[in-house]
Amino acid sequence: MFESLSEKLEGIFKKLKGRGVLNEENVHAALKEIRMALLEADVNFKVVRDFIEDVRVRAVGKEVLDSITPGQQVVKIVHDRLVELMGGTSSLIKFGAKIPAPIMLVGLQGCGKTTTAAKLARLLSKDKRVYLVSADVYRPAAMDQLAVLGRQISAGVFDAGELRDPVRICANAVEQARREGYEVVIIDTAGRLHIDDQLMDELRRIKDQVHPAEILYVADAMTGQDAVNVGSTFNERIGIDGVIMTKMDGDARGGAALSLKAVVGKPLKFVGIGEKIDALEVFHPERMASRILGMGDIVSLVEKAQAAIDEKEARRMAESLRKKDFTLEDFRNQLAQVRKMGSMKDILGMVPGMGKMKALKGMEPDESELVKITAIIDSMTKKERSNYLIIDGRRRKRIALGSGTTVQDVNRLLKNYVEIRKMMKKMNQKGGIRAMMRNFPF
Ligand SMILES: Nc1nc2c(ncn2[C@@H]2O[C@H](COP(=O)(O)OP(=O)(O)OP(=O)(O)O)[C@@H](O)[C@H]2O)c(=O)[nH]1
Ligand SMILES: [Mg+2]
Repeated sequence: MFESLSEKLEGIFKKLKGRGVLNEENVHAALKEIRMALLEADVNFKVVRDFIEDVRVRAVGKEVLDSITPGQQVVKIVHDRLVELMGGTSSLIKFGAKIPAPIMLVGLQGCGKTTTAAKLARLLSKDKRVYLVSADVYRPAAMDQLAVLGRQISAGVFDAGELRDPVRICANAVEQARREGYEVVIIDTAGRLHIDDQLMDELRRIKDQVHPAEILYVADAMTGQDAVNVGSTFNERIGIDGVIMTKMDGDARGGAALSLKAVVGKPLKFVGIGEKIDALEVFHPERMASRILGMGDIVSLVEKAQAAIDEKEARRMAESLRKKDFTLEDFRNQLAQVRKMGSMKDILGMVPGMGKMKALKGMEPDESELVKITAIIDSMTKKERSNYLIIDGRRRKRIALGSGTTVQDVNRLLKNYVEIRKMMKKMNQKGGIRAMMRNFPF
């Protein structure tokens, strides 16, 4: 899996490595090759198109950090974009409040539902009591297959007895699980060669009966883009919460795994990497991207270079925060930096001793809040910005009008500003930080 894509990308980046600057031309040439490599890996063509465009925008004209080469910078951009493409962070199962939480596995015939049900039961049983039930009444040996697997991992398995209705079986199994104190019920459903109305209808009825905490679509990596398209259909017809991709250990080219999130809109949560019962892993976009690129060292190098620059900037700001009288003008400038760099908490956290302060919680304004605050300060006169005390009711009304906000917004901003200013002042006094810390329980 991904070996061939990995190899190709490595070759492309090697060529870029020697270049001194990134320009439209050499980025263009590299992107063309990356595009081919992704298409050959069976990534959905629309996904490839957006991916390439995005990397282009990010790469061209990007200021290259001192300590790294442009080629390394591109590796990092491609890496970050790959991580995003696969959903950013790992998504775990959301069990919800109901106990037991039913987890329903759906998918086409032979994709690995039954095997995955047992693997998942094993994985989850590390901290939950897991019960298994087979709703496959069509294939004669299906229920036995699950029962055998269940015994291997000592999970409880529902015995359907004479029951022949999948909906009834699931309902009874959940009821039984509740009585026996199980926390999770994994429902293995029947597969069909193709999506048909009967299958969808049956799944729908099971869903309406047991209200699963999650419905996971089991996709066979070997079927490539078909797995992605079928996933879209399952999502449209019954609604899925995530995907488990099986047979990632095979020689599939990997494009399906890369296209899923963008096409279906649901995250890949687990991957099956073998026939054995322990061959199921939580899917980590970050690790997968590093594996595909095979260049973890470069990625972390660029990250370090970036962190160093941010840290330098943050220290400078922390220093100036301490020295100056903190005017609204300063406040606005700091906010501009914050918007560029991250949260106020991170920056104040650089001031010795302040990192642990509880008061810093809730000081992480969201982007729209920052835009609003900046607009309000922009609507003030220079005089008002250097002396907030002159901002009376009349001025507040004018500022609100000018910034498209309300007087309440202006009031709140000034109140917050006064609080922050007070903190700054205290820090300026000798021994100030320590004195101030005494007032904060932590
Ligand atoms: N190599 C490999 N084989 C797998 C993986 N997951 C499942 N299989 C194999 O795929 C085959 C089908 O698996 P099942 O679990 O029976 O598939 P299913 O979706 O339940 O099939 P139906 O119930 O007939 O629809 C079995 O031979 C499994 O061993 C995997 O991650 N890697
Ligand atoms: Mg099965």
